[in-house]
Amino acid sequence: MKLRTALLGSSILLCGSVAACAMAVEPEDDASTTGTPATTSSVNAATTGSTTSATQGAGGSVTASAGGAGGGSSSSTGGSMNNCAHDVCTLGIALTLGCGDPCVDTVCGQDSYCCDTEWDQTCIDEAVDFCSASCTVAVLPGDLVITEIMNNPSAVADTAGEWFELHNVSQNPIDLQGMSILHQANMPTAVETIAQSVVVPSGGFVVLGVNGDTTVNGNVSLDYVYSATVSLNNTTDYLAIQDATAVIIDELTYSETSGLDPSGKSRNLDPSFMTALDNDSDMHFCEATSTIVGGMDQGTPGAPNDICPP
Ligand SMILES: [Ca+2]
Ligand SMILES: [Ca+2]
Ligand SMILES: [Ca+2]
Repeated sequence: MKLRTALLGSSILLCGSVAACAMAVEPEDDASTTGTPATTSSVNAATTGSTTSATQGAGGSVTASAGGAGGGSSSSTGGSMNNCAHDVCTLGIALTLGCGDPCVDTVCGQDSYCCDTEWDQTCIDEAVDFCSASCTVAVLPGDLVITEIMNNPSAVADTAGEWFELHNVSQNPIDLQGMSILHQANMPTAVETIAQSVVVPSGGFVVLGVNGDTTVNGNVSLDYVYSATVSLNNTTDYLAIQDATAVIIDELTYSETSGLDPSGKSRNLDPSFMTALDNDSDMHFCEATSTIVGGMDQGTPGAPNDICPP
């Protein structure tokens, strides 16, 4: 395990962003790194294999780490003698040195655990880092949930302080790159495509907002800054995230007519209703009660939401 720890340490230097690094160092024995439950990797085993490769290039895909510049699917790297039990992007039993996939030899040469014990998420991350394996799985509708919306800040102007939060309820990290924000219903021009890598860890949150300067935006740290064309109406509005193939991952419409009309407080989805279906109803939201750290308005950007009163 010391070797794996050392390798993980080195992989931190290979990844391109804080979020990507958080993924790259997401071992089953260090949940504190990402706030992800310790069981994440083992749970992945039930879902990763069946969807890997088939969805390559679909856009808005999950990536196992910040790598993957080339490579293609690992299945293509095997030769005629390929008898590896599964590909390098799939969780499963330990693979065998010399089984026919050069990437297996590379990973196990650096990390014997992957050929001695099991092929876990760390091995997949290493395949991405060491072999540029392209390990992707599909993002499905409902995998991301819009959990919080600051559509009407008070501490600063709306043009400086609007933001919204996305929560990844899937078992895999999700990269928002290639996905789009829709901010008016049925308005083709009201779309902003996310052109950079923004990784949402499994079980994690990211915050997208109009101004990334914490000194003027109400002290909200953003994971992505969208253009000023994305404005969040104070009375009623539509907001959605869709993948690169125009499949809606989550959408909602909010309205002050529901009785929820916050000012200086985010629209906060109750933690008991953190699904893409439940957030369709304003009844599952309430005004945030926690004061933004270092700010004056109320909200929990990038963190679990406040519990709504009964
Ligand atoms: Ca507004
Ligand atoms: Ca929804
Ligand atoms: Ca929150």
